[in-house]
Amino acid sequence: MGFKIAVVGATGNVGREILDILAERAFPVSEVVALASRRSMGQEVSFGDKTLKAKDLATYDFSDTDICLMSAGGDVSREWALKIGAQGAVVIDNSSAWRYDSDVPLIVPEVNADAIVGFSKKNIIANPNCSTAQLVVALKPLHDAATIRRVVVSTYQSVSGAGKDAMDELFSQTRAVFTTGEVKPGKFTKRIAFNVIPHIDVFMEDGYTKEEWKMMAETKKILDPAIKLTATAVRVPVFISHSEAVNVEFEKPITADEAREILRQAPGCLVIDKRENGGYITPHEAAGEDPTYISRIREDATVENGLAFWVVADNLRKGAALNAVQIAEVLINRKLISPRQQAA
Ligand code: 11C
Repeated sequence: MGFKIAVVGATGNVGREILDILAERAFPVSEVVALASRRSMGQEVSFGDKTLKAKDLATYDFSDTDICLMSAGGDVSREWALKIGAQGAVVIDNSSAWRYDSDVPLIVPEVNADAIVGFSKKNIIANPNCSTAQLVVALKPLHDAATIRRVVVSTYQSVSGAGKDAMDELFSQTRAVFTTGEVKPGKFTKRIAFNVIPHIDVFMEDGYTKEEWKMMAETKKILDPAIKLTATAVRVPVFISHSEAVNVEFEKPITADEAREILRQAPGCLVIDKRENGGYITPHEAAGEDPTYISRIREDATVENGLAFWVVADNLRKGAALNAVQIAEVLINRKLISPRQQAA
């Protein structure tokens, strides 16, 4: 039994990762179609040992597609997701366009897979922001154990979150520092090479950035609306993997040893936490890997029932492509869809 899968935005950072992950996980496909904007039409992408040529999204007929994995930005999702859903394909969307719609489930399978049942209202399921996905994977088992009251998180986000051009900008600026010395900001508002920028996405009226707001709103929708969360989102000169320094205040007491043991058993989590030189994970080691890594777990004595820890994950995988493919697996494993071509 195989499903017909369309990947919209197949030539982008996340689209390529989706194709790799579908192949790696031997996802049950009958056919995979790569779709892109007219500008990228004809570009070649790999799917396992096959090469696919990107077709034009605007003229594609989705009437026999089972699942459409979209990663082409909010504008494309706003224009196309409803139309594709209306043709009967289930859209799993990576952008922020549908995440806060009450008729669209926002899913991280390790955390709230049961909420997926609401997808059929619009035939759209949303994937969270990358910095939220890894955070809630780590928070969920601790919330179940001791009930989270408040989270303070500071992010250290890689440039791949801002796309391929942003990765090129880090590379070319780094080279320029050692060659011409002329470093021109492009996609980023300030130089990113050998620097950090406390600004991701647009500013909101209250002084937070949209990235910080997303972490708060999405954690509430996925995990628990009662959780208070404040974030500072920072771009760092790292190519892949987002890191987060997290402080959590719980209702009930929880020790660092208890938290370590709970996280060791939790789905999607991998604890690397030795209190010695190098006994923790850095973004470099998490790149290309699936788990959400947790290190530096310790009690935070400045609040009642406080813990502090460090969370790192590959933002293109758990933060985007892997999570989207896992959502598709939930649909199939729970028999919420069946292949349309076979049924006809
Ligand atoms: C970044 N987190 O690192 C962003 C990218 O809402 O899906 C993902 C934005 C989103 O720039």
